[in-house]
Amino acid sequence: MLMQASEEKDKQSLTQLCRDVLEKNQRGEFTIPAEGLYPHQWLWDSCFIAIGLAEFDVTRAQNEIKSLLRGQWLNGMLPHMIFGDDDSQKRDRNIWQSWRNPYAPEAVSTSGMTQPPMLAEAVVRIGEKLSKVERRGWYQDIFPALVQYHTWLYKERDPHNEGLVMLVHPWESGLDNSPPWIDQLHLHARPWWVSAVDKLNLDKVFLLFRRDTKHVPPGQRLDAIDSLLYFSILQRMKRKNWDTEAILARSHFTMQDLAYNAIFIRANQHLRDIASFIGHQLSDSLLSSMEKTEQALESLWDDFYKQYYSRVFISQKLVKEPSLAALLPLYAGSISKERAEELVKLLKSPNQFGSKYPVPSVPLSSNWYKELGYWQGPSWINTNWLIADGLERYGYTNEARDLREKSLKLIQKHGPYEYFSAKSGQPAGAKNFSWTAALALHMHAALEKTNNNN
Ligand code: 9WN
Repeated sequence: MLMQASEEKDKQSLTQLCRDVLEKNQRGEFTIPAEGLYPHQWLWDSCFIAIGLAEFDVTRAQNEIKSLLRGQWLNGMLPHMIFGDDDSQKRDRNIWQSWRNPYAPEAVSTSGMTQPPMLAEAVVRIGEKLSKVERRGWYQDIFPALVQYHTWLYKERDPHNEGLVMLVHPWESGLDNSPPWIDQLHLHARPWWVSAVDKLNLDKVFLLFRRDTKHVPPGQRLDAIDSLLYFSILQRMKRKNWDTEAILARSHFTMQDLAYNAIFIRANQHLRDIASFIGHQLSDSLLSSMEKTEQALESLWDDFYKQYYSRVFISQKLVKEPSLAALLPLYAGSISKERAEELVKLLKSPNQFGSKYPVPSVPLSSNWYKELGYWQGPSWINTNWLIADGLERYGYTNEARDLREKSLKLIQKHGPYEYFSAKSGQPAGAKNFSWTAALALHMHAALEKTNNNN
């Protein structure tokens, strides 16, 4: 009895802590990912944040999403960052110069690339908290923007009509430094000035200008040269005025990213449900593209390694480097039960993803594994959330419960950090990280629901 009372108290204080973090990170209508390190509004962060906010303040969750839509470009793109207009963000606005592109919004400055399409999921999770009448209004409000976004992804990022969307910068994947992207980065030709920095050992100077390494130990982030390479791709895209066609004409650094396409499949499913709820017909071309994506995902399967991989857009070669993206087809929900079973084996295997504090962003036995390396080892709560959701829908309820419980225990013990060592649970990255706090609230609610059902 006493045990139960203290557990109850722990849960209450976790809930309070998470809400406090979300309050602290609130900036008017939206929420920043974390103070200092991430001062803007980010696309997929706000979607995860809205999912958590909907647990206690549905209006704020709706505002979080509406505020994201301020940044939508006239061609439908949702940028991955929206900047504030105060002086402190002038440098970022100038780095990106979204105004170079005629489709960029006039009222706000944004980045010129996108991020995983979590919007439809957030819209639906908010919808679940509304009455039917309110839900209809909510869906009707967001529907045009959502259709425009998905249409843009197909039009500009699937130029050969293959069904798979391609990304033009690792930041678009949200799993920025994951092995498949770094592998490709190293195969890509280096601009002369990056080689010069390397040769003259000027990389330490560059560290002085980086925001991330002021907040996080440099060893946990990209090294200076890789970071300059990321920056050089950004610069090249900017020189092309963020015009996809012009960027693609000379770019060989494009990938049909597995995690992104898995998330897109689920988002398409949500979009179909939203359309049917409000009695709207999606265009035949959009519907057929959506169907194609589900089929095309299967072309990313490797029968020898029994898993899915990302693929290089130009060469059509699978990039067989390890990453937790391998598990995200569970979240897509379109794969067969047999393939889902293979992925669950990977998830549980002790030298793959079956760590003490799952799910590592890279398998434990891989040469890439770095205990606190950014997206190269630690466990992240947003990917745990996606995997748990997929597991549940495939009927792996115990596995889903276990993953949610382990995630919450980490947060309870250390607070809502950005990521955690998958081996020791050591917290790292930004403190008071918004999506960790938000998704803890949602996971907590999901666990209560399954406990009540049993
Ligand atoms: C670049 C904000 C974002 C997340 C990404 C994460 C990291 C940015 C960075 O932070 O990316 O977009 O500065 O490295 O990788 O998933 O959305 O939390």
